[in-house]
Amino acid sequence: MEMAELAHTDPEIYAVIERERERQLNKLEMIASENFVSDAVLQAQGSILTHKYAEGYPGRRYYGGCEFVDTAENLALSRVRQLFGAPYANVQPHSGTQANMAIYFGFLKPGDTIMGMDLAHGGHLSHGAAVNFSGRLYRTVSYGVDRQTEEIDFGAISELARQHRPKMIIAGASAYPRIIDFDRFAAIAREVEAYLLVDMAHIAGLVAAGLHPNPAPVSDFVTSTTHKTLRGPRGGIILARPEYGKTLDSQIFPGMQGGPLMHIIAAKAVAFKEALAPSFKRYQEQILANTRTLAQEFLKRGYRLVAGGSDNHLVLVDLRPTGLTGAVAEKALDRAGITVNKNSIPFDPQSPKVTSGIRVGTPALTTRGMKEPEMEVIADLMHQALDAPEDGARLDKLQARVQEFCRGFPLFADEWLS
Ligand code: DSN
Repeated sequence: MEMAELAHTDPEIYAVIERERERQLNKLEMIASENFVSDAVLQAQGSILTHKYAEGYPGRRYYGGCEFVDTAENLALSRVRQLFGAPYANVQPHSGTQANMAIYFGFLKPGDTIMGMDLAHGGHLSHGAAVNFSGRLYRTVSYGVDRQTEEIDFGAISELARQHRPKMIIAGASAYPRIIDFDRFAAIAREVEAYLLVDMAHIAGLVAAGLHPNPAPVSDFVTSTTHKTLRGPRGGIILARPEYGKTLDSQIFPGMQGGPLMHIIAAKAVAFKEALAPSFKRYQEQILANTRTLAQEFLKRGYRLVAGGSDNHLVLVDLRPTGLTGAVAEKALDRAGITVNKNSIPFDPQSPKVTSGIRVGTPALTTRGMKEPEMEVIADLMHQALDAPEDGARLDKLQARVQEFCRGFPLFADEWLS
C-alpha cells in the first residue's frame, strides 16, 4: 500500500511498518492464530470509516450521519449469519475476549461457576484462567484432555459438570489439534442445565467452509475472532439464539464498549463475503492438507505430536524426546526464519514461560500459496534448526535458505521492488 505520507510525517513508525513488512515477507509465519488478509480487507480497515462515531446499532444510533456505516454493519451482519447459519449476530466486539465478556456479563453473576478448558491443556485465558478477569469474577472448574489419548476427556467433563453444576460450559481451544465434538458438549450442558458457549476462534474458517462441525445449531452462544482461520481483520463476533440478542446487544453497547470500529466492521463484512465464496472452501481444504502433511513429516522424523496428529490447522509438537524446551525451540526456529510459539503441552512439567512444546499452524502459509510439497521442505528446515538449536552459523544459513524459499511466494503487491 502506498504510504508516502506516513513516511514523510512519521519516519519512525514508517520504518517499523517497513521492517515488519520485510519480516512477514522473509520469514515463514507458522503461528497458528495468525493469517494474512486480502488487500480488500486491508483497504476497508485502513479506510476513512475510522472517522465515524456510530454508538448504537444500525437504524438506532446515538449519532447522526450513520446512513452509510449502517449499510456496512448490516452487510456484515447478514453475511456472517449466512456463513454460520446463525439467527442472531453482533459484529461489534473489538476482540474475542470482549465477545466472551459480553456473554458472561449478560448471563452470569459474579461468583457463578463456569467450566472451561484448562489453559495448560489448550484452553484460553478468557475461559476462566485465574490470571484473567474470567477467573477472578467467576468460580472456574477446569477440564482437560485424557492423559493417554490427549483428546478432550468427555467422561471427566460429564462427571465434573454433575458435581459442580456450572451455570455455563465453555467449549473451544487455542491449542487443540483434534475435532471438537460440540454435540457431546451440548448433551452435557443440557443434562446439568448449563448454558453452552462455544468459542470457535481458532477454527472459524474451517467451520465456515463446512470442514469442522458447526457449533451454532447446538449451542446457546458462539464467539469467535475474525482474524485467524477466518482471515479477516483483527476483531470479534458473537452468534446466538435469537432470544439472547437483546441482552447481548446491550452488553456490548452500552455495557462494555463505546463507539464501534466502523472501519473494522466494514473489513469484517469484506472478509465474510470472501468466506462465502467457493475459493474460501478450497483455501480451508488446503490448510487441512498442509497440516496433515506437516504432521506426517514430523512423525517421519521421530517427533511426538500431542494427540498423535491433527484434524485441523495446527499441530502441537511435544519436544520432550528431543531434550529441547519450547522456549529454546522457538528461539532457534526464529533465528532460522521460522516463526512459531512455544506452547504448553497437556500435563507439561515445564512452566508456561518455558514449556515442552511448540504450536505450529498452517493458515498463513496456506494463504501465501504454499502446498504439500512446500510443507515437506519446511518440516525439513525445522528439523535442521531443532537439530542444532545452539549452532548460530547453521541457523543463519537456514535463514538464508528460508528467505530464498519465501521469494517464490509473494505476499504483498510490488513487494520485491523496494
Ligand atoms: N492469542 C491467541 C492464540 O494465539 O491462540 C488466542 O487468543
